[in-house]
Amino acid sequence: MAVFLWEGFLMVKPLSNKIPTVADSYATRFCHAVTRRPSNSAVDGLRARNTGMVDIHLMTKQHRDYREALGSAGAQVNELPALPEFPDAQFVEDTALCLPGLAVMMRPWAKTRRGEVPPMRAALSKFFDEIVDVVDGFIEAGDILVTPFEVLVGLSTRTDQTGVDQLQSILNDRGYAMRVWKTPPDVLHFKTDCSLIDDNCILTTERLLISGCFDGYQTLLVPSGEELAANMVRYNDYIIMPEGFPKTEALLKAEGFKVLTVGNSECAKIDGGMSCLSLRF
Ligand code: CIR
Repeated sequence: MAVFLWEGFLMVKPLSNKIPTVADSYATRFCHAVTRRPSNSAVDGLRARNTGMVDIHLMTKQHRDYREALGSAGAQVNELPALPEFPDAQFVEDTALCLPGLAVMMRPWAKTRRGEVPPMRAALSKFFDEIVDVVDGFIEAGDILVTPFEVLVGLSTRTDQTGVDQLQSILNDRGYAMRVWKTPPDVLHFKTDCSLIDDNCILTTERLLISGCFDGYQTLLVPSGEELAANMVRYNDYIIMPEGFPKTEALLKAEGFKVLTVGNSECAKIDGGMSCLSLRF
């Protein structure tokens, strides 16, 4: 175990001989990404409301563009095969929490998604020395924001107290600080409404900002009317964000961020955003 003092926060960081040690931040600096090819069954993905038929050809193209964006940001992308029996399986983020040397396998709320976890566990065993399972309650990693200072978890319709308690005990045993908040009502996942865009900076919707959740962090507010852009990915020096949100893109560029945009119209129809489509470590 290595102990790091980070701007006053004490972090105990497990070392691994499989994951290269990242001296500055494991929350924004990565080497690997895992994605899963969308299946034709994605047309049956879970959705809160019907916003039109998924165009599977366009989804496949947008997914390829997403992988290319990750590659441009420096990722070695490990693309897993489609899982036709699980229509939401391309949203790999929900199946695991990846930390240096440690993967925690989630327990999705939706019965139709639980079967995504074992194949992801097998895929991650190539990369992680330690894999631990949440075995009770529900928790999906779309509700988990990792920052250099803490693991922030939102209770939601997908993540309950039992799942949170399980994660808390797994992380406490390994020296990670964890904080629990509430995902706003009617929001699928906590990270639907926010993203870590720099080591100490969070892009957030107004409703999360005013909740006080990010007190102590620098924040950037998603421009009004573009709340759906709040979910994006910081990968090394780049931000990967969905196409079609010009005010947010301009704001990020004005702040000096390097931005890559990727079409996400088809995943958005089944409530999927940029971060859902990859695991990053
Ligand atoms: C679901 O409802 O589970 C999928 N259709 C979308 C999952 C999106 N994942 C995420 O926000 N992390």
